[in-house]
Amino acid sequence: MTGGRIRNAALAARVMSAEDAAALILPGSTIGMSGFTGSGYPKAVPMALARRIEAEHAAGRPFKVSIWTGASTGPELDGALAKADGIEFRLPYNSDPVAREKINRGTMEYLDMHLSQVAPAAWQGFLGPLDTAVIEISAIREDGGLVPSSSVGNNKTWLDRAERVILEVNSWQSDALEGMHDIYYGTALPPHRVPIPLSRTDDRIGGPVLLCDPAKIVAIVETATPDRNAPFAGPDATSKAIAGHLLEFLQHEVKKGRLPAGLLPLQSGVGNIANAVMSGLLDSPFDTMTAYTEVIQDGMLDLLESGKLHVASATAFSLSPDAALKLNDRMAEFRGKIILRPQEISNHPELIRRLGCIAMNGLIEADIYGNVNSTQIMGSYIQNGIGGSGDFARNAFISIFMTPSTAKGGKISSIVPHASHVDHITQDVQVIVTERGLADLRGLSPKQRARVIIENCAHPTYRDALADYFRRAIVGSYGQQSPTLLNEALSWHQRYVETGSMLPR
Ligand code: 0RQ
Repeated sequence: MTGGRIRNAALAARVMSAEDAAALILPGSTIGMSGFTGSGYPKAVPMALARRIEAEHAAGRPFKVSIWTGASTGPELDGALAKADGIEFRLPYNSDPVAREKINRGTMEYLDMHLSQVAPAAWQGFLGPLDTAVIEISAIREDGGLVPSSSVGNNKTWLDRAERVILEVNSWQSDALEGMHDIYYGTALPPHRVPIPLSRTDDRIGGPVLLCDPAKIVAIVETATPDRNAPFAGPDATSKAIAGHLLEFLQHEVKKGRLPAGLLPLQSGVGNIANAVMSGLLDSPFDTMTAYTEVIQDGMLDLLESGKLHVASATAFSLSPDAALKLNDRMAEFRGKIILRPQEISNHPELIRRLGCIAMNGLIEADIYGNVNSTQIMGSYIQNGIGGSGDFARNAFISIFMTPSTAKGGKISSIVPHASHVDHITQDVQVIVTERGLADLRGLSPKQRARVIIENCAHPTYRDALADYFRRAIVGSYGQQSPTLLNEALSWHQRYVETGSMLPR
């Protein structure tokens, strides 16, 4: 037994090797796996499954599966299965580079979904049947309760919906995780749905464990493998400038009385910039902050440690290797300040609206009217997915998007005449920040927005060209609500595809 982690005798009898467990998975099946932003994903069974798929392919037999998760996982899951050409269909979020290449080459189907909507869609029967759940946990209690590990994601739903369940009990995960989670079982399908009784970030409305019918548990695999996440790049001049503009804005809002002194619950997206903003808050005057967010990154852990952030509610950790080790060592201390919930609760539109979250997310490009593309480079190449950005942006008290003003060494402008793909319509975008400055778009019409975005956010290399486009669009557009030159709107993207640069020829 893994350090006494399997405390239920009947279930302890179902321990087997990862190979034997993977052999229970049939070709063509749909598997609900745990895992969210590199945390709490199964590590041994997916690798064993990938080896089995490779052997089957070598013998000339087809073998693919469909994979549902919470969000992104790690190289042992998405990476290994994608490399084995074993994934037919994937939802709802991916950041694995091998899987990304397969999706963009057209050899893997990918459904990019709002993360709050995945569990409800599964319950509503919109996604089809779920054959097997493969879920990482940190322990099994005497009463059969499953103690989650470093993410909750959609695990509750996969355990409920799957016909059979394979568990990975990971002894690398701290045993002090027990008691950190809040698993709410009060969701129901309409017309029986009732309000979720959560009105503060630190409310606990469920229990500490995942429940599962023991008769469905066909295999238990013991592991001791760390979550694998890339380290964050330290804040550079660009991310520090973005954080600076944002903090100044928040202070201004407090001064104007539009935000309380301790701000409102923070939501911070994925990536280096979001992490840098959290670091910037360390030196800010705000000292009674809370977070109602999706993932806890390094910067948020530092904020908790400093005492400026009182509590963080999320569905998962997304930590650098160093921060993960620190957290594991001091889990008991952090347990009183962190609550991990199912993603349908961490990202629930009703709760985000009620709590009045301050949403801060990254973007790929924004157009001059404030439409935001978070997912598809040049309108077709998926980077990661919409993740929880839509859940938060539409429902937040204030919705902020952040980006460097250029990408790819200046060859791409993040502010473009027309977004090549839109994830967040202009109505869901209230503030855009680049290292050049901040555009406060609240209460502005599209044309007013365009002037502020071009002036405050665009890189000087592209500013005149954007202003020129906007001026000519006002003359030549079919309508005047958001002036657009249809034959030119995507010409910057076309130029990049043809020449490797958006810079005017
Ligand atoms: O690619 O590494 O190959 O060069 O996109 O960009 O600048 O490192 O930024 O890590 O903050 O990610 C929108 C992707 C930003 C992220 C996005 C290229 C750039 C680089 C990453 P390379 P950066 P970040 C809740 C919130 C959606 C999900 C979300 C994201 C790579 O924030 O996935 O918000 N958001 N979830 O070069 C071409 C452009 C580009 C571009 C950036 N205009 N054109 N390439 N890149 N801008 C949490 C969850 O949901 C889990």
